[in-house]
Amino acid sequence: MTNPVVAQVSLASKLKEKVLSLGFHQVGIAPAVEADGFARLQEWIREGAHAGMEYMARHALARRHPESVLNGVKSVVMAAMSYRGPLPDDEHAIGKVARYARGPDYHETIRERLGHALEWIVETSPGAKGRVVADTAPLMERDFARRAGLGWIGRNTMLINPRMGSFTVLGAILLDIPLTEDAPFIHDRCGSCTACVKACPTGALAPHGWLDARKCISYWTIEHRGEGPDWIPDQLKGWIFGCDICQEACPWNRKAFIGETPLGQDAGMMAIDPGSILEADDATLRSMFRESAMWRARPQGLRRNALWLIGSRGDSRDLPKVCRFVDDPDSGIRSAARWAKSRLEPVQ
Ligand code: B12
Ligand code: SF4
Repeated sequence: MTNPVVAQVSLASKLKEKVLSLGFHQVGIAPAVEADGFARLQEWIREGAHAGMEYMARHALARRHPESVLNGVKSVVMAAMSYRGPLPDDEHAIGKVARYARGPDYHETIRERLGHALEWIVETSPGAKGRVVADTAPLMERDFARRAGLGWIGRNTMLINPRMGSFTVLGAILLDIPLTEDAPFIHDRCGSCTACVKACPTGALAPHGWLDARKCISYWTIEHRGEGPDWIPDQLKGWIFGCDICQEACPWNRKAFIGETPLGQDAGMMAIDPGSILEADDATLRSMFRESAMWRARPQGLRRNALWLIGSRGDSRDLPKVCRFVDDPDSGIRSAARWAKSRLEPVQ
């Protein structure tokens, strides 16, 4: 008769091999227990640091335990995929896209590939139930990644691994069968370094590893719908979608892994001329970005962000492009266009 402990160890190691063969760069297994950072999450929401991300507040309790995502869950398999690409970029470019969104949409890539791993485990362990999560369910992914040994949570709140750095995206397979767990990553390798905190242009990071989304470029350009605060357009530092500044500043990313990845970057997506976004109709924007994580901002968000950048650049030749949007039905676009127009019109 097979010893059940030996069987668990062997199944865990075969599953990890399978996940790595599917293009992931790291994999580890955490127990399905309460998330370590749940109390911090509650505090973050109490302080209003989630800005307008109401879904974070609405589903906060569900993030306490992975049981809310899968009944009877016993194991959380965490996988990471790198998308780093060469560093640095042209930091003065206007219309910069965060690296994670320069290639295929990672949600799709992860869902599809971890889906194959889940099929494999269900065939291998008949009766096992599981669910794949790629930012698609209330799971504290970074907490479980740390717990699965993939890295530590840095001052910039990113999961950082000594070899991979932090330009990674995460996915999970929740399973209702026990698997041999990996040791958690217990070291904090940030030490006294505060490079990310100093580099953040909007003061969104606090030294104790805390991000205030109300001040974060990534939040305003990706998640926020509608109008933004007056200060944001001049603080975007050229980003049209997302922001990588606190990762670019991190010493662990300088020498991090760079190699084959299913999330390879498309050179044409490093920066997108904001004028071309304003000239494109909805159908064109859809065909340009439907397959990319940038589609999360939808045409409304992309146009608003483009107007912010154009107004802030202050080139009056852009005025005709901007004027087309001053009566737009979308309040975010309309207010950004009116603000940009006021910036570009010659002073009387
Ligand atoms: C909401 C969200 C955002 C928000 C808020 C970000 C934030 N820092 O909270 C905004 C829109 C700003 C954002 C931006 C980005 N995001 Co985002 N985001 C999320 C999401 C959906 C939830 C994160 C969350 O719960 N935040 C609330 C805070 C309070 O929780 P937390 O970040 O998990 O932090 C907890 C732990 O860090 C823990 N903790 C902190 N310190 C310590 C120390 C110890 C010892 C322990 C035990 C625990 C601990 O406590 C915290 C509270 O529980 C996750 C996906 C997911 N489901 O987890 C992706 C996710 C975090 N995002 C991701 C990415 C790629 C980004 C961007 C890089 C995109 C970009 N280039 O613009 C930026 C990075 C900005 C940054 N420095 O974090 C990746 C991060 C991968 C990684 N290697 O860390 C994730 C995991 C998505 C994914 N599936 O890959 N994001
Ligand atoms: S993503 Fe940009 S704005 Fe947000 S905390 Fe990092 S450096 Fe600051």
